[in-house]
Amino acid sequence: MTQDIQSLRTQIANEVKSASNLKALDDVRVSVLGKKGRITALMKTLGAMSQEERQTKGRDINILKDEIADLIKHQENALKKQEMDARLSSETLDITLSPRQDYMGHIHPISQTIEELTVIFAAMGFHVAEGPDIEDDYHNFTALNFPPGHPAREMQDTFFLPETQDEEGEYAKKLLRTHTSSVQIRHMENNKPPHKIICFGRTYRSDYDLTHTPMFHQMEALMIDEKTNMGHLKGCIMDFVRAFFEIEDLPVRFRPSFFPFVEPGAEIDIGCSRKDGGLKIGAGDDWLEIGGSGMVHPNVLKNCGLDPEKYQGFAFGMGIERMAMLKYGIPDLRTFFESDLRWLRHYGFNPLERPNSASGVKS
Ligand code: FA5
Repeated sequence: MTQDIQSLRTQIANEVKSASNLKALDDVRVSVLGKKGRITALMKTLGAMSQEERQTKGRDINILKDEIADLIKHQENALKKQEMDARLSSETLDITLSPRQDYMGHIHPISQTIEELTVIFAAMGFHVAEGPDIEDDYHNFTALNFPPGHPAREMQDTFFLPETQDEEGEYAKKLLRTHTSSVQIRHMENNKPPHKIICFGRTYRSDYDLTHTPMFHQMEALMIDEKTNMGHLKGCIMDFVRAFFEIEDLPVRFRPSFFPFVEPGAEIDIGCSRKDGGLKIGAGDDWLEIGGSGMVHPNVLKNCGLDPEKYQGFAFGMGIERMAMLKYGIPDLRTFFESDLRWLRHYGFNPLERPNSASGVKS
């Protein structure tokens, strides 16, 4: 039997080494380790042996099996490398060819807007943070100072998911986040102050008309340290909207407003004019609301383990579609999600010219 194993090992090793492609190697593998393979057949002989014999033979067969499996793996890696080398030397791609305009893909205005915003906020020293679309009630509402049963929870028409059991066995309803403010909470919970983050993402509300869709995108900024005040909030927003709309003297107005997670809270308006049914961003006689802002509420800081006597700062958030519609003159929000190629070719952006801080935010 020992002799059998040795000669079988030599025979199989030769077969493995002479397999010149992956298909041939797999045939060898099946003939050795498959259901009707030679080593599998050897294993089956163990049943008829005495206890003592089974122990030694069993060990020998297992060693053989492991050795052959290693040899096959080794040969497989070598063959894969060989195939890749052959492909790399035979296939060539001329990347100097300019793409044909009619076939070239386009960057969706949402992706473009997110990249523009990233460039602007990165230059101000913000980091990008992320959070999950499927949230729990705590991060979307409770930690943000929405009291249980408070009507403010109804301000955002929430999509609740069916009740599920969590790791502790508690039953709870998850939900689709109604705003990106939940990311503030997750970031503060998991990181040490100071905080200076920006976040972009999908948000969901039961809403549908010309200016509302059930899924839309929001951005959220958060800055917390020991000194940040309302003046910094105003300065940051003014710099950002002026850079985004590329209008140096764009008027910005802060209007007192209520959000449970900020105190004081303010709605952000930018100047515009509405003449002859059109809308023009810039100095004019009218105002347009673009988002909400405020100083982070002491309760929110406490909920995230920060001492409100020591730390303070601002947060603001706005709809990304709204920003894109205003900047690029897109009249209907619903068209963003209709996947109409003609729309994308018209409103989309050149993928080869991405926004960056050197060339400006527009492509
Ligand atoms: C909020 O969601 C707050 N979390 C913003 C905030 C952050 C305030 C930090 C203070 C501090 P609001 O519900 O107003 O606020 O929504 C913000 C923006 O999301 C709106 O101005 C609008 O542009 C956009 N938005 C809201 N609902 C929809 C919708 N159904 N479709 C498209 N955009 C929407």
